[in-house]
Amino acid sequence: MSDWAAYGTLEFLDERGSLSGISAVLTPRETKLLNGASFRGTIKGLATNQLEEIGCQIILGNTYHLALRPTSELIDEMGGLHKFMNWPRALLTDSGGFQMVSLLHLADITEKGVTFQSPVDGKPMLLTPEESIQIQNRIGADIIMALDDVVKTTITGPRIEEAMYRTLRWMDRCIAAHQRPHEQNLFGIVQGGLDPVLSYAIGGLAGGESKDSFWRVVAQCTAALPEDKPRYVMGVGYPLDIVVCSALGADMYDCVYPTRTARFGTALVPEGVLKLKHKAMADDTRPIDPTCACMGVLKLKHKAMADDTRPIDPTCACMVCRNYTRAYIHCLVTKDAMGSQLLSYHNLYYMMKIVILAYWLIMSSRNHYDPEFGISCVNHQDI
Ligand code: PRF
Ligand code: ZN
Repeated sequence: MSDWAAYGTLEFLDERGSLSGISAVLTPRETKLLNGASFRGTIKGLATNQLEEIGCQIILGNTYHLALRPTSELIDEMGGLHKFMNWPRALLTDSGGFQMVSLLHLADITEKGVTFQSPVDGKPMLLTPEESIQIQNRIGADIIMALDDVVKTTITGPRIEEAMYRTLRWMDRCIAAHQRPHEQNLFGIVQGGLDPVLSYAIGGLAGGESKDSFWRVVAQCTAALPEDKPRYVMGVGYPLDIVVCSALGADMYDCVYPTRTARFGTALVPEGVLKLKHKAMADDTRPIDPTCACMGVLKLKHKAMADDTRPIDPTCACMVCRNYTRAYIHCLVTKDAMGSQLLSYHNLYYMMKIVILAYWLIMSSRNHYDPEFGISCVNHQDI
């Protein structure tokens, strides 16, 4: 279990000095907490100095997990989360509601807050907007999130409208409860499902809706939300989603994907390995990878890796690709935690490259946009 999100982001601060540009919080969100598993202040398998080495600028922790164990009081006593986990860079904590609703099927939402059964002792517990902020004030992250009323994007009807208005009312309660506004930035969350008339759902996305609806709502949100503030698409995403959402104006993401997929023995690479000469391909009508636009995966458990002396990705300069062969990682993945640790390292490094590349591509194409003609110039020499 991990309570943390590794965050790959760019150190690009805008002219106003606010966190801007493109960033990606990559969150191992799955948990065994229902079984009473414990807190581990870590991106699963990686030490904080490795995260720094990879270039991560910010990581995400969950209020829900931290409040249960080791408790926000203990973190406060230890001098706050930065000190406790020895992480000098930025930290963000999610407010807890989403984790409860997605992890605990028994969570019940009322105007007061979210009621759930404690995974520690089974007793009913209530998380109110005020408590979420109080806990996050104690944990001491640089960015804290308002408690939101989370509903699945796939549902329809009045519940979505209720969640949207309740999230706004809770936002006011969070602002009123915030005790450290000069040290911690409080982010509001937009809920409202996929209905373009009702609202925007930058918080509630990535819950099983189609890519088309998801991207449409992101575009709608980024058009409506202030451009000079970081716009964070929560729980997203795959490399493709990050590239597309960044082009649509989003700045921040969090996702379990790179580290979770690493634990399943999968490496993120610019191209996957699919043998198109294989006879099984003869009548296969699918695209090479239905989930990808030019980015692939490499399954290190596959027997073809057993004697492959190449690195995971010969074009990658990460510590893993510079030092280890696919054969060695294949040998580790099923037997030793080091296998998923090495893959997590490479995958986070890969995500960092994706966000950096996306940033530069988007910024340079913006620079070359000529509003008078409505075209993008190829390069400066052409102008
Ligand atoms: N709300 C909060 N955290 C989240 C989400 C949300 O809607 C999502 C959904 N994509 C992921 N993490 N508070
Ligand atoms: Zn690598």
